[in-house]
Amino acid sequence: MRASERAFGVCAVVTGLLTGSLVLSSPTWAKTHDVAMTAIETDVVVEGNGEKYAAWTFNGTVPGPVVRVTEGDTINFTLTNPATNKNPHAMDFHAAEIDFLKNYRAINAGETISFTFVAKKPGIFFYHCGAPPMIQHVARGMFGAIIVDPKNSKAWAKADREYVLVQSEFFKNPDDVQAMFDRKYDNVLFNGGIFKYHPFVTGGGKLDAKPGERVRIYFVNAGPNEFSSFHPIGEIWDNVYESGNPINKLTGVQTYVVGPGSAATFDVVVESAGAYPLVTHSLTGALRGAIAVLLVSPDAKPAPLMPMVPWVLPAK
Ligand SMILES: [Cu+2]
Repeated sequence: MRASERAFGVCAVVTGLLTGSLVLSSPTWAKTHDVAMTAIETDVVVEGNGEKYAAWTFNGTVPGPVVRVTEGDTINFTLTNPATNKNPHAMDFHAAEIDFLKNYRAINAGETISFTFVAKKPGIFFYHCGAPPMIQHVARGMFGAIIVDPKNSKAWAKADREYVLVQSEFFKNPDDVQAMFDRKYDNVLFNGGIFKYHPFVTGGGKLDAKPGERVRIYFVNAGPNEFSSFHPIGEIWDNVYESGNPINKLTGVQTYVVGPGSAATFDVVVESAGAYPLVTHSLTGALRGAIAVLLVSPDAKPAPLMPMVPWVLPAK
């Protein structure tokens, strides 16, 4: 047991004594997770034709890895900025409630930073690099998602299938910071790819589901600037949960706006087989890459939480 876990256990016991309650509070079963990421400045594939982009990443992929914990868990996070990099980098977890100056500061190449936080609120949260100019570090790919599952799994309906989708704007020239300030993006991406889940596009895939399944989409808008207007073509969201917190429940929603740096969880139950494109209904974004086709078929196979990260190219 780590020192932090021991301390937490003691706190829970003390709280119980003070309140006279015999009900165990969540920290007694909360876990501690060591999460380590490395800032990697590397080329990544952004298109099904194999086109590459000089990205800045967490762990070499855009988005970075999905972190998944349970409400009440402690995260010991470490970021390494290898000496081979050229730029300072940082990490900002929206699931944390800690001092930004101390914990989210940028570190130079060759340095490491660690901090600890408790994921107190359930939901889907953005994480990103905050090194200046932050608009460029986000635009070049330093972002991802952290899911904090509610400690009470009965707080919402059980999902039959889950996906993470992270929307972001893509600027062809990774050094043109002025274009980023001017919102002159070239494409809008889901999970770091242009039409990555569009089966009619070269190298494009799809998201799979079976009729009647409750499909849960953890949706993050990385920005850096544009709002997403997330809509399932041919369907209606059964439920939308603002910031992914089961308490923030909406029902029967056609389109829901997720601003840059925000996130929401979307549930859809598709009754009949067919194709249901999930889009940002801000059409300049959808028609430049942000379409993910949910293909509903009785033969659908199980699928990973974030399919094709990095992009799997078709065989030559
Ligand atoms: Cu960075």
